[in-house]
Amino acid sequence: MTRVLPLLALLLALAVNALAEPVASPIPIGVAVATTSNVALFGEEQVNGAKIAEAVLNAKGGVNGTPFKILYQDTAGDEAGAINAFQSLITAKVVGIVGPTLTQQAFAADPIADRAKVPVIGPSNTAKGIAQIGPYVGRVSAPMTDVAPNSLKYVLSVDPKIKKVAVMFAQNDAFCTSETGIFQEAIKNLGLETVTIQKFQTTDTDFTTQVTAVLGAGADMVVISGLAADGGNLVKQLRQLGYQGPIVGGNGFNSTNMLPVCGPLCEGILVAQAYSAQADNAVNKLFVEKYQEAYKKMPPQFAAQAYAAVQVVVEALAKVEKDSGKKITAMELAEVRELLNKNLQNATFLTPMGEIALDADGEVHQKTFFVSQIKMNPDGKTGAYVIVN
Ligand code: 1QQ
Repeated sequence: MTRVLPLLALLLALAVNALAEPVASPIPIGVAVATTSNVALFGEEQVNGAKIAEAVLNAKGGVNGTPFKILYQDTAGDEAGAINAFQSLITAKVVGIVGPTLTQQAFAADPIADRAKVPVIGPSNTAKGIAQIGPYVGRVSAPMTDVAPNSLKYVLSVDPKIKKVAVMFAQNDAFCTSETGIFQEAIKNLGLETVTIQKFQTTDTDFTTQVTAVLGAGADMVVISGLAADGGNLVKQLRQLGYQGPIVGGNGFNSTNMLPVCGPLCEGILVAQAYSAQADNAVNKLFVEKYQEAYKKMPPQFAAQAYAAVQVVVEALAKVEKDSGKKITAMELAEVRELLNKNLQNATFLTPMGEIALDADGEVHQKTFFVSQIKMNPDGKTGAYVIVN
């Protein structure tokens, strides 16, 4: 017996060791965004932002001296693509996932990570209910309830005579249907009248029917919840068919990749934003400097939010090490994922968007929002989001 016990203990230790999954070095962090399909208009900016985060934060020592490595997976534009990307990253043993690009994809893919107990940080999911998908789901992208109404208030401050609003939205996208609900409520609260509600699909390219209805209703403001390609084409057709009043776009209009779609006719579109490249904090200044160095342009909102998403994961990992007194790479993967998730809640971070707080649900709380107006360059393809408020 006295000889058998140590042998049993050894066998048990070997078995446990075989089950235990260590964390690789460099520490793998997943980024699952769209780099193909129409949704890549956003995803491309997200990859750009994540790459700057990887370079800047690793240059500062990564996670307390251990470098991290981003594993990228393309989600393409639909739910199935997001699910596949998430599954690949979970199998690749990432500690957490930044993604996906769309709310529509998050509602499908996030529950899979949540069940596997892999923390998810949404970099651009702005509909209601994202952080409530599960205990392992949070976001750094402020919900449209906080952001969208700012643009309507701004338009009214410039032109208080506006009364009749046409609302247009893509009915096949969860973010667009959530955002239009928020816009419609804000329109009511501001004492404006909704004269028509027009629906379309994010895959549509011809908006003649909807534009004709908007013109017929005599709207003096148009408010659109769409994505970049459909949104750009819709604006183009509104202007071509003679609509001259203000156009307010939602978060889907926040990509500079929309500008070649409506071209010179993008001029003047108003969009509320969760980011200003001019924000005067040290984190943002370094981000803007490195982004400009790499891409020769100012960073857009989706790049800044992707940077912030990677940053909060890295800072939370550093906190895990501090609290446990162990290196991440000496811990078990499941334990790291659980502790990382805990540290992504009830925590504040200084990001390019200023200070943000993630609450006990992983929901983000941000202090400052902006309204920008699109100013096109003479080339008719590029332009800038000029902060007006
Ligand atoms: C969402 C959005 C999109 C515009 C992100 C690109 O806000 O799907 O929630």
